[in-house]
Amino acid sequence: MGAARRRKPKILRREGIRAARATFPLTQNHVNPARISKLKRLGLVVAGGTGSWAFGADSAQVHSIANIFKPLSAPAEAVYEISLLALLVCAGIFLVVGSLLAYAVVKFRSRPGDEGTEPPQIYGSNQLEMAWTAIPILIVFVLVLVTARTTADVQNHPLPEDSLKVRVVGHQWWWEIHYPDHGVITANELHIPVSSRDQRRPTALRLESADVIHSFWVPQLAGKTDLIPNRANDMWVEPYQTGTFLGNCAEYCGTQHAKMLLRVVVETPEEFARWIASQKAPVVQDSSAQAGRDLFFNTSCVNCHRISGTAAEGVFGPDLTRLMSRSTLAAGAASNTPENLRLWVQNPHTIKPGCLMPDMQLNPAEVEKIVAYLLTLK
Ligand code: HEC
Ligand SMILES: [Cu+2]
Repeated sequence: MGAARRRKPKILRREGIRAARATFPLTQNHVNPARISKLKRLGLVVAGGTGSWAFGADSAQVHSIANIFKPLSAPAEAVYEISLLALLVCAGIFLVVGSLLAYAVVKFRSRPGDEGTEPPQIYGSNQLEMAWTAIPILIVFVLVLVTARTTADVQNHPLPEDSLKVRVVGHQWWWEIHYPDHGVITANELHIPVSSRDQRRPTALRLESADVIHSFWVPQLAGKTDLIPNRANDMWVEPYQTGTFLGNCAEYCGTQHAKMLLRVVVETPEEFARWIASQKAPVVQDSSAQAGRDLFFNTSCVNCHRISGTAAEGVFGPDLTRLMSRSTLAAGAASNTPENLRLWVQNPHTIKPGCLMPDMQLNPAEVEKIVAYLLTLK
């Protein structure tokens, strides 16, 4: 890998883009469906709405089809294996039932001379009824045991003492992300280190909710885990490949549930350490954006947003300290370009109707100034 890494497409979600295109121009990264092979599109369908369109350019590889049949992390592999077993059992049942049905249809079809006669009337068969009661019970029992074992294996799996700890808090409709051991707070884009089969670097996730029930789901990394108010759920991931993994909230949580997307950026340990260091570095005040900064601090933005090292300490909205280090805005609703940022500040509801950031009713000059300030938050 390294510098020669191939440039790969950047992703936003299909639904997000459709809705977004209707309401505001995505000038940079237009979707070009022709570029996506039929097969990939089939993959999208198979993945049941977790698929994505590929477009734009990004330096890191994007695992564009969020596909449970292509696990790239330890817990996802376990889920994949039992899903194969369940599918195999179902395929077996389908074959047996289908063959018997076909046999009966052919063998007992109506023949010339049958008119007016009735087939022999048979009432009940103890053997048959015993068989079709006992066998399904046995199958379900086996599936329950295997599922319980896998669930327990994943949940009780011991993690190394020094594994990365991350706290994720679900909000309507975005993800708050804390790295308690590093003092870093961010949103919507989770950075974690890559593991290899012999060098484990799992990430322990503590999942909480600030409002309603959400569900953390990155299909290629692990199964779903709910984020429940007044409760902490634990899960872990251990990805074996670098790149950006797409996920989403998998529990209906209100109007903008469909635009509560999640990106997990899996990096080499060195890249990850660099990212943490850049997030921790003291914020440099850019004097060129002083007017916008003043406006930001005199408007109620500060009641809802935090900018580390300043008087902005709001926690109702995403932390904006390193806003420009993120590739998307508003939990993947739009790519983080100056144009989209302008549209967002002007009125967030053009991008994410019904979202919990109010239309701040700023005039165009004020929008310009504030956006100029936001663009300095690197
Ligand atoms: C009442 C609280 C509130 C106020 C006031 C508020 N915001 Fe927000 N803001 C939010 C919430 C909530 C979100 C997340 C919306 C979502 O993704 O659904 C958000 C998202 C954002 C984002 C996108 C952040 C990201 O990481 O994707 C930006 C930028 C932003 N706000 C800027 C501003 C600015 C500038 C102001 C002042 C003019 C402001 N906000 C005022 C609540 C607020
Ligand atoms: Cu949600």
